[in-house]
Amino acid sequence: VKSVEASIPEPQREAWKKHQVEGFTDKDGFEKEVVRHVETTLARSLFNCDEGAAYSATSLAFRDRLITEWNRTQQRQTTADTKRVYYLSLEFLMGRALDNAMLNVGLKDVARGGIDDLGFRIEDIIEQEHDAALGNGGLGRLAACFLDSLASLNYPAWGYGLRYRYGIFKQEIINGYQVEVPDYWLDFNPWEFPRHDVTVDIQFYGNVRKSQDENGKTVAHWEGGEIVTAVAYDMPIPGYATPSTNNLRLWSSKASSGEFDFQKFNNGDYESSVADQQRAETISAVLYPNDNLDRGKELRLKQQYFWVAASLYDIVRRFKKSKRAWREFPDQVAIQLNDTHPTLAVVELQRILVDIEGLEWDEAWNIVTSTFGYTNHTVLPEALEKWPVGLMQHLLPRHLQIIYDINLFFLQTVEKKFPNDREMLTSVSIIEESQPKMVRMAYLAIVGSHKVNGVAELHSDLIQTTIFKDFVKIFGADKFTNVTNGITPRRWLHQANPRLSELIASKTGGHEFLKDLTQLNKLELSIDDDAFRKEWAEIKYANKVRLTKYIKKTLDVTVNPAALFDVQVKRIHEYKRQQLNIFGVIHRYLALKAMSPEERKKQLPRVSIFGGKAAPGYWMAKQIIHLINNVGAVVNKDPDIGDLLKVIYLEDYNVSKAEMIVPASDLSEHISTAGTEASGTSNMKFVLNGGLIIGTCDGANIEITREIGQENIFLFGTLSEDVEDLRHAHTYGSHTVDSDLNKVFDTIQSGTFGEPNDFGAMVAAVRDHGDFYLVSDDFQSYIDTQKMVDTEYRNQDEWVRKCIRSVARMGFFSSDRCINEYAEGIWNVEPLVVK
Ligand code: Z57
Repeated sequence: VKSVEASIPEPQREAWKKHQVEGFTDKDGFEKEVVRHVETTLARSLFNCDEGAAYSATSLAFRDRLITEWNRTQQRQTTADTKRVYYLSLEFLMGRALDNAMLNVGLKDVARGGIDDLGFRIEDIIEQEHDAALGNGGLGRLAACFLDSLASLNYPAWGYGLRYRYGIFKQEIINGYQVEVPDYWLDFNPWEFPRHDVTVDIQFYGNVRKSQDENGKTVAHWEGGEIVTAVAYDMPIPGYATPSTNNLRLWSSKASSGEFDFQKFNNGDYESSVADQQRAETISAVLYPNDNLDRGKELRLKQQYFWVAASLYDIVRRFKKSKRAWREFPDQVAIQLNDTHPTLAVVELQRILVDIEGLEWDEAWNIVTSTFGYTNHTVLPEALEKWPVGLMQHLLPRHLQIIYDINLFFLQTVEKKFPNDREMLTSVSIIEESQPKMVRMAYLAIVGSHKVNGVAELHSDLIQTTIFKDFVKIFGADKFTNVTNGITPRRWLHQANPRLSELIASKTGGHEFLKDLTQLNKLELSIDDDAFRKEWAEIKYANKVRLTKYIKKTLDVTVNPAALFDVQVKRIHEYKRQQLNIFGVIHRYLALKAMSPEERKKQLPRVSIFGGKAAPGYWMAKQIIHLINNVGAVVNKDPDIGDLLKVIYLEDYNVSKAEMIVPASDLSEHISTAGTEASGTSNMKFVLNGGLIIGTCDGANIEITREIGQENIFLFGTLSEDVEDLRHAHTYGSHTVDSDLNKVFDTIQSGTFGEPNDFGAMVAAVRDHGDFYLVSDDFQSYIDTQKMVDTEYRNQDEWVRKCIRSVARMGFFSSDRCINEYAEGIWNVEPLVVK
């Protein structure tokens, strides 16, 4: 235990302790804080307090409470002097903070009463908050779930990211097309604390000069170029039912005071001095809206280095305060690379240790590789990051030299292990000898880390046998491992589905399951309890009614809440196969149209609900959105069809909308081509909320099946081991498209759903261009499986039993389990228990 330097000397500390802020604990105290914030912080009054002001004041009241615990947590971690985890992620898809803070602190009921007394409804106040949408999809939301678990489990951990001025764009659907609108979210954000005193100057461009020191050792000096300043913004991350409150530090860019050219300014060249400032601010201006795609833009590389360099400076500064020897760095610091986006951190730490701190290369490299862990989230080749050597040379000249040295020493060890194997050397080289030459970031991340993990069993097997197989030969199998993803049950059950959470609490002995999700298994004991099953079904129905009202309000479409709600919400991507879903919907429509009215009456009503954003430059994904909307426009107003089929496209799918949609699903679709979805995490959210899944044998679907039992999931389609042969056959054999699918295509091309040319490419991708995603191969088994769904849904009693059994067996998929696996197997950190 080490003593902490305090800025206030001992004799004066009494005054501080006497006035320590403790925060409200009851309704009266809460109301007092809200009124104080409305009247002083916001300078408003009871005469002009709208819901927005009430939201702000409520948030500020809860924020005050968090700060006290947040400061104590940091103090405790510093005093205990234990190892910390740093989670580096270019995305944190946090969603809203207020509801989460109220529940984690355990004062939501207090707040509900207080807000009521002051003339508002808590639900309306919660709805005022703008989502913090600093992410694209699964990868960013995983990072947010991890922060919740790290705090809830009392791990000393920080998140590091970028404070984008614009998060993921807002999606509007206009005439069936996606339109992107900027998401400016920072107008007033009560959850962030600007730390104008915590800044780091970041260097770009320039050149490298080498000199000899007094011992004749060569020293590199990175000189010139330009400087941009990073300013820290902190967000408190409260744990559930624990005082532990961790920190998420986001960096914002601004012109360094040296850079803002006062000379220019004084000479009247105001415009160019402002232009410099804007150029600096551009670095953290906008989140790149691509999910599972690398576009190789220079500004993106600047973002990566800016964020990584500021974070490492911060981490190293904190370590240096402990006055320990450098070799102890990995005992104090674990850094996790969320995908390859922060891989430059490997190079930057090596640079700090060698160029600035004067360590020998080998000693530095030992420290570096003991510090980092790398998580891979995809096998899709188009998502694997590569940067042109020329761009790297221009932007980060010293880093490129270090990368070449890392590669040289790495290839020397490979050469020793596999003498005369030239093919091996070119295949594993960090530098791809292409035209132009490229830096392969995943390879750099593997070489620079002590552990590499995938995010579900199949995915971890695939990376070890395909894209990284040579690295398994070189480093041995122990370096590679699996940590199956998880989700936080606090947000995705307790917050999103409060009634279900209460029902579960009543059957499992309180809210313990929110801290230990395996306790859900007690639910199976109540499965024959009729009243329990009845209430379970009622909760699902109420959640569907809520979504029904939302659909009416936003789209003016009336859907029947008793119909089967079939939901596919996620980023739009060919590999996720929303096109398979909509082709299936068209097939269902044609079948209904072909029936006699008597026959139709026997059919099960269904609502097909879609949602998700397409990357703005992803033309095919936008075509898919367009087709879904056009099908909806025809089907929803067809008098022959009525309630039997409705097709809904929910605009601007995001975290807060997911919290409403997920609890309202009967069936959700996780139908990616086998071997393409690394894990998926919404599959876990839907099952945890009492919905069943139709899915392929892909990602975490496989482990969900193992846990809940194959009788409780609708699996279909090609297995991943058969995908390659089928693709080969499509390209080199004769490719015949499924006849039912051909009828769907003929209908599209007859103009039933608008201008056929609009969808020509979607049809041709299957018919003429090799059907890379195996839509035709899987079509018949998809349709057959959907028929089974209809049959089974008619037996509501058995359906509800399946849902309950599934929820009872979902304990494994908590992000708490997942974080404990990282802590033990990769980070070697322990919780800091609060007395
Ligand atoms: C992203 O959201 C994911 C992987 C990526 O490489 C990028 Br870039 C973005 C997703 C996977 O597609 C999901 O399957 C996975 O569940 C999620 O990351 C979290 O691991």
